[in-house]
Amino acid sequence: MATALKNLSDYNSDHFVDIADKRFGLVVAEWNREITDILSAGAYETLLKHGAQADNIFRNTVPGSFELTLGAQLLAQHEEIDAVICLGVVIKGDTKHDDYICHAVANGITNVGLKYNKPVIFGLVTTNTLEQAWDRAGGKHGNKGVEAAVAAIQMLGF
Ligand code: DLZ
Repeated sequence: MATALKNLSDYNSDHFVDIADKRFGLVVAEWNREITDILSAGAYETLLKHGAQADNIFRNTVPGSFELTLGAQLLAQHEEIDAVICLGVVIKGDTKHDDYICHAVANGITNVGLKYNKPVIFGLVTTNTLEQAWDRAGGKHGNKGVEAAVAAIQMLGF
């Protein structure tokens, strides 16, 4: 389903597990920071809203989305971290950089999750324009950070 048909901030929490003792790593890319800060706030607030303790949410930044994979691995390798949420914004430009970055992150964080057997969530906004990215950072399509936090909670209940 395209994002246009689903609001990223809409979800059903009926079957959420208790996350009071779960520890979360947030990895946030600094490229397009004005937007990634909003994704990060959306994820953080969603975790708190559903019972996570502020002391159990570890937020780290990386320079750009390409570095999300290593950031995720550096967190996931710690036994006490239960789930990692990666957040970034990649916008299409004149070159194919967006393709390379998005594929690298998708493959990279998939592998981190499989290596450490824990949820590593793909919270990457990948759009053609800046406006479309804002639409997914608290705009008309909701907040990708909220969706990413919800995915982490759901996977902890798997
Ligand atoms: C270089 C680059 C470009 C062109 N665009 C983006 C982007 O839209 N979003 C993003 O998160 N990062 C971008 N980067 C930076 C790369 O992710 C990476 O940080 C650098 O190539 C250094 O490895």
